[in-house]
Amino acid sequence: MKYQLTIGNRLYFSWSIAAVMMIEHAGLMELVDIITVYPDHEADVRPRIPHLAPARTLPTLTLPCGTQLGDSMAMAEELASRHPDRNMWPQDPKARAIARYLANEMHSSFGALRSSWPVNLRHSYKGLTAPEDVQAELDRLDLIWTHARQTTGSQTPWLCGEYSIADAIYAPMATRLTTYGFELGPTSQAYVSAHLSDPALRRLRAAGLAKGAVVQDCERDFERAPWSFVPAQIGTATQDGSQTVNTHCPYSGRPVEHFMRLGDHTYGFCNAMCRDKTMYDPEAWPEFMGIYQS
Ligand SMILES: N[C@@H](CCC(=O)N[C@@H](CS)C(=O)NCC(=O)O)C(=O)O
Repeated sequence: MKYQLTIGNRLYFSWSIAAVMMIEHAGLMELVDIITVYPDHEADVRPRIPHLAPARTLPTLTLPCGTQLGDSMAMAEELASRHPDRNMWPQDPKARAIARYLANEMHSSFGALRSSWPVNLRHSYKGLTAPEDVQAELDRLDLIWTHARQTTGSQTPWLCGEYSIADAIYAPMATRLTTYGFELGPTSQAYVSAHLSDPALRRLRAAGLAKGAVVQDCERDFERAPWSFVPAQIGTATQDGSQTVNTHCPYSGRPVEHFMRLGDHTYGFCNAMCRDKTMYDPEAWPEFMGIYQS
């Protein structure tokens, strides 16, 4: 029996993004069926998931026994204790304590950023100045991210050594800062860049863009800037499947019916979603790169 993770639109639902990141980075994807729902706005969440009572928030993790967990930190703790070999928290006790501290602070704080500056992986905006309450939270983020890296002596791009639950929990914050062009000090800015170039986050974004669903409440009328992480290559859809490199979809293994042009070649996929998620960021998908580089 698998876990079932019910999430909201990958481009906008912050806790859903964090849940996917922690599961992907722990290598637990093969144990999880992900079901995505597309509420039009926050008040539309509960009516869409009556079967997930008592949680009825997104994300909800349904355990193999049927128990529903509707709180991100509970999901994180439960998965970490059920899969101790995956090191979802750092192994070093000091680094683990800092990671727990930071993850829980994200979960309980940063109300100004969270209430008025929604996550939106579709766009970056420019020319914005953070209001005072938001600036105070940006300063706090800068302080605790820098503190975590210094105190744990992290030698990786992540907060407390290897990627941990703390990093998954801050992934949506990194994208939120990118969306609104809020910059922190150099150490924190490097941490934001690490998230943006993380293949797991790039896959999540590409899949969200491919689906195309928009949450209007999270869109703003500000002047737009390009997303700061630009993939090395982007594909284009084509109708011409007469000469494809592959005859079977890199993801499902089914015969190809939808086609993408990348460089001098045409690649096939079993459906438009497989094609489009690849198109937005080909390099982020190991299954596709296996064919591309062969
Ligand atoms: N305590 C939950 C909060 C998750 C949450 O607030 N999700 C929002 C969407 S990002 C939601 O489902 N809102 C709908 C509602 O509260 O009715 C967690 O830790 O995961």
